[in-house]
Amino acid sequence: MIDLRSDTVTQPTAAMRRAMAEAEVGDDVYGEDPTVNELERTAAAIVGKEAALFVPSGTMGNQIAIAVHARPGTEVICEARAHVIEYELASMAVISGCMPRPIATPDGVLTAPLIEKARRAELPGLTRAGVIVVENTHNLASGAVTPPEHLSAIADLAADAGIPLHMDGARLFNAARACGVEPSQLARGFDSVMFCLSKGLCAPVGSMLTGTGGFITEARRWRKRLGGGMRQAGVLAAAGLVGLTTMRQRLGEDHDNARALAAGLASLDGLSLDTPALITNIVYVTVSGARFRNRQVAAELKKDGVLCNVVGEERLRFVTHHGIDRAHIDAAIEAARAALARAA
Ligand code: TLP
Repeated sequence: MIDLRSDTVTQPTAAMRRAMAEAEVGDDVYGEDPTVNELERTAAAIVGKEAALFVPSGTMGNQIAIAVHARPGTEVICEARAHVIEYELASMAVISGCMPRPIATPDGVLTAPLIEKARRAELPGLTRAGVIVVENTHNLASGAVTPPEHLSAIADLAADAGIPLHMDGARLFNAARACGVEPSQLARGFDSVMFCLSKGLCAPVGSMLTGTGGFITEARRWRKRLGGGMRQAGVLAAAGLVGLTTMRQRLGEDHDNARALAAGLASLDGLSLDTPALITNIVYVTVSGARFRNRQVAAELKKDGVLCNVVGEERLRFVTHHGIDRAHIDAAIEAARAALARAA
């Protein structure tokens, strides 16, 4: 199978499996797992924050950040197609008593002026902002990157307005690679940053939530409250450490493959590319015309061993990752050509 559904399908590497087998472990709820502690120190240093917390998933990292930053009855300001709205099962409402203030953008890129416009005035009859969430890269917006200049303007606005600022950086390292900057530069001015180990970095499980020491102390309490206190989690952290130290460097290959895939799919009659300013590792196409539906094309692709995600009624998503090489890309484009011909 050429599995382009997500970078979450990546398998742990041989080096990760070795590190997992040999990991020194302890009870992390007592703070005694040396491998988890090392992972948390390493993660904090990479994004230039004081402290970090190992959490089971990106969703938990985002939701803990919202819970720590925002009081019940406040709004989470975010892009309209943000993961925290689309894929986290209303947990900002269930866990934190917050509601979203979605900002529609054409390209998934939030800017300070757009946030300024969406902000409610400080009046007794209007809901206050609890936290701003910036998703970088933006999953549903074709892996769009919010570049450093926009991020620093947003950070200035948030600081001036006294609104906490969180980054859903599930694919932060893809964003950094695409902009040619260090992840710490993208994280600058953010009160918290979450990034995933289990996507392009290939670790089997886990995400990191980073921020100030005080923020992480509160986040740790929330992790326990949500049942995310793990015990000998060093076996998982060991894989995350290998991911952080050895797998970030290769993400450019995934971007090159995504560009090749995007070009190939865009050349096919019946598909149109949703093109972001910079292609990272996510490619969306819209299945156009009345001749066939996206579901039908995905089903045909599967017959040829190519898996992609059906998104909504018209779009298909393809994500490149460590398990995909250029030969897979060429084969996927050929399979799409054949699938479209059969579907027609
Ligand atoms: N995204 C998954 C699905 O949930 C859609 C994927 O296959 O892309 N933020 C962003 C931007 C994400 O894309 C994801 C996962 C998360 C947060 C949540 O991470 P997990 O799956 O670890 O909870």
